[in-house]
Amino acid sequence: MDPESQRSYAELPSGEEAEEIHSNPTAVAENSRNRRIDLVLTLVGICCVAAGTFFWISLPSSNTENFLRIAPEGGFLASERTAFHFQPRNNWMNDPNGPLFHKGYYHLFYQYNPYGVEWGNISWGHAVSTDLLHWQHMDLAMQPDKWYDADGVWSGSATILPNGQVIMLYTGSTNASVQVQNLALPLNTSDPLLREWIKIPENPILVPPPGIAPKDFRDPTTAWLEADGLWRIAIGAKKGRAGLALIYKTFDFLHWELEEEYLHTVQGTGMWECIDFYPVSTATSNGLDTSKVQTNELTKHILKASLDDDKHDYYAIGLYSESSHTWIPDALDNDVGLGLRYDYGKYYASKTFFDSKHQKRILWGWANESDSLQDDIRKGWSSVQTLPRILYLDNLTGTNLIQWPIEEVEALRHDKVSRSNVLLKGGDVVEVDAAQGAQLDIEVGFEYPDASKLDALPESEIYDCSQGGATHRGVYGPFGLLVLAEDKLQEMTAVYFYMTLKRDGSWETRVCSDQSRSSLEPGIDTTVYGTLFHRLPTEDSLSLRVIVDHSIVETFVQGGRACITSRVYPTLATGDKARLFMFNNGTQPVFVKNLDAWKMRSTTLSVLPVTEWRLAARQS
Ligand code: DQQ
Repeated sequence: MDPESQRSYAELPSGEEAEEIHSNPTAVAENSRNRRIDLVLTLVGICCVAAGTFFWISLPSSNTENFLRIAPEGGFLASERTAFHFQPRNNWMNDPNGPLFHKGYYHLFYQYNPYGVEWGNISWGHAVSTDLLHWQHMDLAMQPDKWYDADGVWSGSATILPNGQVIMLYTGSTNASVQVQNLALPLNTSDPLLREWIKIPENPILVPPPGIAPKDFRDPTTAWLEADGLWRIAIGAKKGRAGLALIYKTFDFLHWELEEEYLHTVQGTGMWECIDFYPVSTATSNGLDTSKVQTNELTKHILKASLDDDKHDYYAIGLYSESSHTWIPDALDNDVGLGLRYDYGKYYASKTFFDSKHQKRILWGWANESDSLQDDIRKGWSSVQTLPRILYLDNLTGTNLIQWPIEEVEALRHDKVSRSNVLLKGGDVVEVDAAQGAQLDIEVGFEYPDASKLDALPESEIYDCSQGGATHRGVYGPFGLLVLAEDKLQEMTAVYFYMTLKRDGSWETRVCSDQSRSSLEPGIDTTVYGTLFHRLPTEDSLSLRVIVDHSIVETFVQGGRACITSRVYPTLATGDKARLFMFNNGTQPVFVKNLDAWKMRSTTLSVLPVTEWRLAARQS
């Protein structure tokens, strides 16, 4: 390799300089002479940015607040738009991309079709926030305007170098539909809002290696730093029916070398999309920064793949070896694609990032619609992002992750309603008065039933939630909550527990989310989602947290050991007509130890076009 070309990103030009190099190579020679002028310009730039930022923060709320929350059409479709989940102003959205925290602002980029409610014309939408809940939409960060991404600016991830340089790696689908990897930089890294992005002249930086088909090479991870001083990324691929993660190393993000071994591969799992690979601490719930060397005896590594075949996000816990650059799962039967999922409902193409403000790892995931295309056209939008979730290893079990909504969500709560010590006999349905509304956060704890009190044990049973959903009558279960329920229960979404006796005489508990009676509208998805989850013998409660936001119901079980996201479309149980009930449809009584329900405030989604930002900065 030519030593002259060995520049690391620590010394590489800023975005502005890079663009200058692209358009005028002689500018490079002038570079050092212009340093002092640059400094002055930078200071002016910082002042402008600061002025722009101040302008935004001080904008009168009536200008912006929540107008993007109002759906363009009346009727029940209007009530489907969420109030505190992330959505673009309109049109199609899919994967979250390149989430990051930079100079006081969280950034979320996302796969976006600026021209319609279906997947296509894929560009990168961009929004900024100071709390991950209230968002300011920015101009598109990237559009398919180069030969190497003409067919779409597909998914990618951000890396923040120790010197603060932000690097965005993404997949371009070329004008010949070949999947290649590209690099983009902020035009001005000192801009906290990272308003403009440039694609570097060296693109594409990676093309499919021998043996990998041109359409099976996508979605670079965030780069992680290893003890040898090199950065590594993983990229999803497949060979035959084996899903796999390729691993590349680099010292400067321009020159890359493919490692001999795959990071990991699993037969029969098909194409791995949107791989995520990150360390978790076995000692604390704090997140770990991949821009620092992290592999030691107190870390495990999570490998996540989004399986193109079944559109679910699977993860596994394992050990990463910095000497072989391979990862081995702790449990072979829980390998990637075979066992654990982040979420057992509608949830795909997720991505984590390290939040340096709170020292936490945060997970974003995409929840697609499950209504019809016609409905999406009438609504004018399609898809939401689930609430950002803190993610860490469950140090009580050691065998699963914990996911929990970021703490800021609790600041949206108001008008708390509480119940405690409620006995629910078989067949009881009890309304939680004063907890009406389509925006709720509910926490409920049921006493874990004592099966030794049964007169006779039931037959062992196979139940995976789909047999009859919440109407199937068992011994202990279904019992739980009815959310977005209409007065006469013509519409309701049941989130509940169901216990089954296994052949070996032990009980196991499932959590289910039943969409089959969520809406009277015909033709929408009526799946009953569900999964088994861990309850430790020392835990005498079964707990649920259910967050309701018009057309999305996010459920967190047993403190976040399992999650289910449902998309639901009530026609009657909308707004204040939506009610909350506790229910027990099992034959045995169950006991509600405590229930707290809060109404939830809406968050702000607003748009201020870049041109206005510039104007504001100039005027001040
Ligand atoms: N979505 C992107 C791809 C990715 C897929 C294209 C996953 O990069 O593999 O929109 O949903």
